[in-house]
Amino acid sequence: MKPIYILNGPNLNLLGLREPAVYGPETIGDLEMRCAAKAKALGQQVVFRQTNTEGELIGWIHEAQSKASGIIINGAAYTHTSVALHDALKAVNIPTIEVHLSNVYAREPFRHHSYISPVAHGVICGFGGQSYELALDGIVQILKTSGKG
Ligand code: CA2
Repeated sequence: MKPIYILNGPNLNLLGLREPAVYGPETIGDLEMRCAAKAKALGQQVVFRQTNTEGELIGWIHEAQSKASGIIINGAAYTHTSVALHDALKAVNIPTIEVHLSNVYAREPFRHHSYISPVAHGVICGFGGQSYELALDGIVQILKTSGKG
């Protein structure tokens, strides 16, 4: 069975170290452990990665086409700026779920637009680390329904 790729964008390596009032106390390592535990409970494998580089994120999306069953992506700030992310996700034909820790719609207007949402199966935001667990539940459901889970 192919793993689900969980891809994280810029500055998420700072989680738990700065701005805990906005993003909570969990570190990126805690988030990775939470995803691994949830994946195990669902009988799935995950590959969890974070990068501060747009090109690396694009490369991982291309790689996911052949190596992953689906993608869960927190594009962080690139969500709101990157046509390249939009194009890369549009080009892969595996299910993609967009996640955010915070409720981006309750924040600054520039966070209300996403280049990822139009090419995602669904969007989950505002549940902190639990957003990722909900995304795993959702993507596994999509994979099972399509006979690929
Ligand atoms: O809520 C989310 O998950 C975001 O994707 C987080 C991004 C933000 O640009 C999006 O609008 C919403 C920011 C990630 C940066 O995380 C930090 C963590 C601690 C300290 C500073 C930044």
